[in-house]
Amino acid sequence: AGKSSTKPQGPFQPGKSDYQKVYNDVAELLESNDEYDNGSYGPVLVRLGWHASGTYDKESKTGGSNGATMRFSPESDHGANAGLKTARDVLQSVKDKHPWITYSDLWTLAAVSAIQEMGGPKIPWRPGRQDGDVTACTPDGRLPDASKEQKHLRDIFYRMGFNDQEIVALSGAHALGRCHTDRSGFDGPWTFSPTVLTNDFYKLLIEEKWSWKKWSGPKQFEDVATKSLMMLPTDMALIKDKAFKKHVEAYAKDNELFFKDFADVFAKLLELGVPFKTDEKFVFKASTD
Ligand code: ZEM
Repeated sequence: AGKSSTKPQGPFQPGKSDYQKVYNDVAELLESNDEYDNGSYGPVLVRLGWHASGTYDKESKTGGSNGATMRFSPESDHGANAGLKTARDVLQSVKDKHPWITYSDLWTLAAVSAIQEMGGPKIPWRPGRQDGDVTACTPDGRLPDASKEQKHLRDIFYRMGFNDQEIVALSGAHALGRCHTDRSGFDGPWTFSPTVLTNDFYKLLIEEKWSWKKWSGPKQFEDVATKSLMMLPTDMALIKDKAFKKHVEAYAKDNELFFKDFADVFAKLLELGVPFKTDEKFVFKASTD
């Protein structure tokens, strides 16, 4: 009797409630540091999830969030990933508390938590990513270059398997966060509420007047009215190109449509190239539910 009769246990099999605990712990640390940017790690965690996933190449089936290879050099040193060490370091405390979760599941789940906690739509998510080693690092140049325009956007995002509408829907994430001169070289936020996900990116793109910023940094746009907001050349390409622009207009008019399409395409992004063993997706409770 007693303890000696305990059955041998297999490896810990986490279920939805375990992942919800991880979600909650990420939610709790988002605003834990007043000194950081606009008081939220949310935007940089969204960017981590995106850069971990956006390396996917549908032809060779390499890259994507499976593997979490951004832990290793050379991928951690790729120019596009400058500043993302902050995001990886912040999540280490969550990994220490829940050591059973893989980094690759953690980074994508953290992006889901950040989106939902910043007022965004529910992003269905499923576990199953395995961490890889340094040999799975992707070559530099798979993520978009902000100094380019529509042809480049299509080259990069079609390679991942996205279409024009999905490119525009994903780009709405630039409602969040800001550019940092010590990371990308660009400077400033896209919207007046960079810690809340809304369709403001599209509204501002269409409604404001934009001109080249006069400065010694990389070429970017500023809003003529306040000179406090920015657009990248790739952002501006979304209204230069007719096929992109019709989706910008649709999302500017209809936040609900944006949220629906963003949820679909962000969930798809986080799953690129992952060999899942289960179809069951989790929808996590937000702290405001
Ligand atoms: Zn971004 N992004 N991105 N992006 N991004 C930056 C910041 C953020 C591009 C890009 O070059 C840049 C998507 C698509 C594209 C976020 C999410 C998503 C920055 C500023 C640049 C330069 C980095 C810095 O200096 O800190 C380009 C060219 C894109 C092609 C369309 C997609 C897709 C995203 C998610 C779905 C987010 C949240 C940020 C803000 C990060 C922060 O730290 O505030």
